[in-house]
Amino acid sequence: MIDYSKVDFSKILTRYDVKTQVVETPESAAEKMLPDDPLMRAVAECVLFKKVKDIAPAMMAAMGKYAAADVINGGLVPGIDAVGKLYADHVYYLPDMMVAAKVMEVGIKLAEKSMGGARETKADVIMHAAEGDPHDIGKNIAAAMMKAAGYNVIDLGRDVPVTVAVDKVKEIKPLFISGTALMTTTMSAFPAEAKLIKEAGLNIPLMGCGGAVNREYATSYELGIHSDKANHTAPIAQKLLEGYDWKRINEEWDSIVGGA
Ligand code: B12
Repeated sequence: MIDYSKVDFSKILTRYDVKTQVVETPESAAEKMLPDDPLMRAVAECVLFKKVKDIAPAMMAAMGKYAAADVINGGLVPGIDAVGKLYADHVYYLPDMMVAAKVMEVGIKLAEKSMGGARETKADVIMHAAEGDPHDIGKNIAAAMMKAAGYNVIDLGRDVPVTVAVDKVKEIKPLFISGTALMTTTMSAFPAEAKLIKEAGLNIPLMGCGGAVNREYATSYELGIHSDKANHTAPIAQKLLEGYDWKRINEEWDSIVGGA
C-alpha cells in the first residue's frame, strides 16, 4: 500500500493557472480602479460596494462641486467598470451586478434631474437597447446627455424587438436612431434594423453603440454610424442637423468627435 501522506504533490504537479492567478477583491479593485477625488470616490464606492441607500447623498455632495455629467463619467462609470472586472474575475456574481446596476440607475436619474433639458428641442432622436439585451445603463447616460443638449429623446427601453424599433423610425422619422448592445449575441440586431430602414426608403442613420460594438462593426453596413462614448453623441447630432449624411459622418468621424 502506498502511503500518500508522505507524498509532496507540489513537486509532482503545479497548477500554473492557479499559482499565477491574481485574486481580486472589491477592496483591491477599489484601490486600482476608483478615482482619488473623495467626492467622486464616494459615488464610485456606492456602486462598487452596492450601497443603494448611500448613493443619493453621495451624488448630491459630488454634484455640489462638479457638473452632473462629470459625476456620471468620473464617479458612477468607474464604479460599474470595477463591478464588471470583479464579475469577469468570478468574484462578483449576477446578483451583485443587479444591485450595482440599481445603484447606477438611481445615480443616473439624479444626474438627469440636475442636468435638466432645453425648453425648445432641436430634433427627435430614438434610442433603444438591442433585442435580447437587458443592458441599458450606457443608453440611459447617453439619453440624459442628449436631453440636456436639447434633443427630444424617444426612449424605447431595452430588449426592443428589431421590428418595433424600425416601425418607430418609420413613424417618427428621427434625426437618427441609436442602439446599445453589450452582448455579442445581440449586436446583430443593428445590421438587421439598418436593412429594414433602408428597404423602407429612409436614409436615417443608425448609431451602433455599447461595449460589444466597435467602430469597425457599427460602420460595416449601410446607414451605420458609431458613437463610442455618450458624450460623443451631441457633436455627431449637430453635424446631422447641419445636413451631413451617414457616409460623411463616418468620413469625418475623428474630427467630429475629436473635441468631445
Ligand atoms: C451591469 C451589468 C449587467 C446588469 C445590467 C443592468 C442594466 N440595467 O443595464 C444585469 C445584472 C441585468 C446584467 C445581466 C447580464 N449580463 Co451583464 N454586465 C453588466 C456590466 C457589469 C456593466 C455594464 C455597464 O452598464 N457598463 C457601464 C456603461 C456606462 O457602459 P456601456 O453600456 O458600454 O456604455 C458606454 C459606451 O458603450 C457608450 N454607450 C452605450 N450606449 C450608448 C448609446 C449611445 C447613443 C451612445 C452615444 C453611447 C453609448 O457610452 C457609455 C460610456 O460613455 C458588464 C461588464 C462590462 N465590462 O461591461 C456586464 C456584461 C455586459 N454582462 C454580461 C453578461 C454575460 C450578462 C448575462 C448574460 C449574465 C447571466 N449569466 O445571466 C446577463 C444578461 C441576461 C439576459 N439576457 O437577460 C457580459 C457580456 C458578455 C458578452 N460579450 O456577451 C459582460 C461584458 C460581463 C462579462 N465580462 O462577462 N448585466
